[in-house]
Amino acid sequence: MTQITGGEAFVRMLQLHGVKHIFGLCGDTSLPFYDAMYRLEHGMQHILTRDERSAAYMADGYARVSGRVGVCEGPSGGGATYILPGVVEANESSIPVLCFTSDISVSARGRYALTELDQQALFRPLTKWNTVLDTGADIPRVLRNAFKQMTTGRPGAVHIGFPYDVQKQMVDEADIWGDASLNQFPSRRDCADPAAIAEAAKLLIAAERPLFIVGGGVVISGAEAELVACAGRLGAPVATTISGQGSIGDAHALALGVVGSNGGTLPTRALVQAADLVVFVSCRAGSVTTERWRYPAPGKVAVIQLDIDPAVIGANYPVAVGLVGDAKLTLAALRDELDASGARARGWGSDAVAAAKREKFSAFRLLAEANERPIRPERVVAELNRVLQDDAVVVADPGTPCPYLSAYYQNELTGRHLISNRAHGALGYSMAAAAGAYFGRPGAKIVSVMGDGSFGFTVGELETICRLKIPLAMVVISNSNFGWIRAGQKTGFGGRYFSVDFSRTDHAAVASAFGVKSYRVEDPQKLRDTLKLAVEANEPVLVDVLCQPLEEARAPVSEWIA
Ligand SMILES: Cc1ncc(C[n+]2csc(CCOP(=O)(O)OP(=O)(O)O)c2C)c(N)n1
Repeated sequence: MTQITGGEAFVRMLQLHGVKHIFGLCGDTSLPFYDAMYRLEHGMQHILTRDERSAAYMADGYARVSGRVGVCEGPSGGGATYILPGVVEANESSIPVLCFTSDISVSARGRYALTELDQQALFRPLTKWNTVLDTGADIPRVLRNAFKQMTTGRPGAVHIGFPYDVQKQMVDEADIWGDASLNQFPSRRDCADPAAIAEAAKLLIAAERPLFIVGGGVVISGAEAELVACAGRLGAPVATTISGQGSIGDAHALALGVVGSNGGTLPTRALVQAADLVVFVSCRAGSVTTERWRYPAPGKVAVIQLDIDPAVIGANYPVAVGLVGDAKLTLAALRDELDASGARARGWGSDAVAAAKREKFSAFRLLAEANERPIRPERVVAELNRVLQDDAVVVADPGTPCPYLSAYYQNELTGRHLISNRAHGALGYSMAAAAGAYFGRPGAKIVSVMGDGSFGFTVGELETICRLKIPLAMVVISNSNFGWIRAGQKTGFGGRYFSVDFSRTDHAAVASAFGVKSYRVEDPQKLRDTLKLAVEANEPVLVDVLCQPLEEARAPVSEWIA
């Protein structure tokens, strides 16, 4: 019987499951695995990052744009603790990421070995499934289970701890087999109960003003056409969460845009209030989308909820009908049911959407066209929209980028074109996630829009981007403070600004020092041409934009507007 090492077995199992890219950072306890990567022919590219946080964010960005599992790795101890933010973000956003970290030897457990920690306990609450290997013989079975866990049911992140001595143990080659179709997500689909679908169709046909609120699962499931078909049969507006952007093209007559406290506006909220039946599709109806469970008003509106995860149904609103299943299959069945029942579209949807968008965008345009200094965030969004093709992918950090891009950036295409890390909203996500997205969708222009606070978290990754010649367009919204928190202090705490200001960094100079081409823009009239240069370049470019402080801006954030 031929035997191979645990490190080799792990490499082969990744290869058999169709992995092409691994984002990670080396360490002492990872040496046997790295050696197997060196020695074997496997066709996988290892992308060396400068921080394990970035490795996980890259895997997340990669998975979001490619529909394939993202893979990240790091060493024991500090590597395992640094990699956590990206793992939990992916897991809570239902994005399949396989994270593995090397670990001290099984034989060294409990002996105060350098970097020892309980990885099983550390990753348990942050992942859909996790384990720490005890023996090499378990490697094939654990990897097969990991891919199944990530891409079936609610997609999510998994973690495997990979001890040093297990990497060196021998494994039977006959056990090395796997199913490459488990690399795509969703890899297997279930449709909701037909009786519940029929009941939902009946309620929808009887409703006068039905409205959809759509989360991330429609794009994950590839259910955009089925969603539009259902909404079209009913003439129902389609609102989305931030993660749900791309579920319907922004130019569609029924596309209302983002609703909720971050990126929603008063005219879009008004439509949510006017609905008499809300269908939450792959939407947990959490605090941001519902503005703390106020819009729609619980108990005052009928609710249908469709989700792959039965625990989500009815968690926040009493539901008339709950549909547990894959969005694509279930919406297709609902469409067929609506057709069979002779559903007819109401006029309210397209008229109400058109009026709400007119109001929202006329206010936006006034601000976007003003030649004020510091530059208004509205201007940045408007110019980005002008210079970017629809197939571009924009990754927005928290702070100024997320609400502004969510509210106003327009894209006619469906699918994943605007990404923001909305599970935890940790600063410093977008540069790395954008770099990962480049490997997941190499033909598309990838743009990272970050606050200067976020830039500070992630700046070291400019070296990776430069070394690998990743042609990102990077935009820094420079306002020299943690603006989002400053705005909260202004509106909620009488303008008592406490410990939110930092000094102005010359981000263009920093980028240049890394070897990245860069520009600084203070004049709004120079913004378009500079962004165009960045977007058209076939190399990494950073544009530092001196922007209006968030607390002075008219941000689409309902708490501040109120
Ligand atoms: C890791 C992390 N720490 C703290 C926060 C809380 N937080 C949310 S927004 C924000 C300020 C963002 O500042 P910046 O990136 O400069 O963008 P701006 O709001 O100024 O546009 C902070 C500190 C967070 N989201 N993530």
